[in-house]
Amino acid sequence: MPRFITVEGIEGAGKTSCLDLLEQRIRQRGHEVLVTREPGGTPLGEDLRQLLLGHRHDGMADDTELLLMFAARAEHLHAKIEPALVAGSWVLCDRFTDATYAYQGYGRGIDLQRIAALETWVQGERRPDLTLLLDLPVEVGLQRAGRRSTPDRFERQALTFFDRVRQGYLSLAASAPGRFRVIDAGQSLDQVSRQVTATIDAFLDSADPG
Ligand code: Z5A
Repeated sequence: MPRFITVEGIEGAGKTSCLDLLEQRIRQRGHEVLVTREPGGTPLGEDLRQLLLGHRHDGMADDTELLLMFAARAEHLHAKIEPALVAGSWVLCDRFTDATYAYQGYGRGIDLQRIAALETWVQGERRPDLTLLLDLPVEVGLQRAGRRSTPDRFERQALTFFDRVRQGYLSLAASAPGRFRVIDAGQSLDQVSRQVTATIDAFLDSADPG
């Protein structure tokens, strides 16, 4: 049965290398894999991503931001994720609804119950089967991310915002230990890769026993 896997973490956590490695390991077991991301993943979703990350709408209301995230997600599920799963492909997604709980919920302070209501509305029963949370100190993540281009609308937030996001992610992981695997992403790339490989190999073994 195809599986839906998500990767989460604060800025600069190393999601890109993690996703490459996951894709490789899953393909090696003979599965098709769709790799996608949020916000985005569809033409409409990518347009919404530009609105959400760019600076044209600095100061948009928190509720607007939340609803745009779920609008992009509704389209993503409808046009890409569900069809891929139905066709038998595994789906690997760079961020999903846990990011909404972490950023819009814990970060911006939107009531988690309101996010849960939208989650049920947009996703029905669909939830990831496995979520890798790349956890690391905020300062380290921002330093890594900062080596790149101009900061987007989220990257301009204060350190305390990212602290709340990180703690939010850890609370989500603690509340769903069956689905989450927390990876210590503050280590060297080699050490992180070893943890990710062990995690996905164990998951693949349980998904395709024998
Ligand atoms: N967002 C939201 O608010 N609500 C939602 O519901 C969703 C998203 C879905 C865009 O996400 C923004 O949308 C995001 C949350 C918000 N906020 N921001 N900003 P995104 O995932 O597209 O953007 P991102 O988090 O900024 O991605 P990122 O900074 O590219 O993070 P990353 O992919 O984890 O980092 P990376 O590119 O893999 O690595 C960063 C650098 O560190 C790179 O130079 C690597 O070579 C280096 N690196 C990676 N691992 C290591 C180790 N282990 N050691 C040393 N250096 C390393």
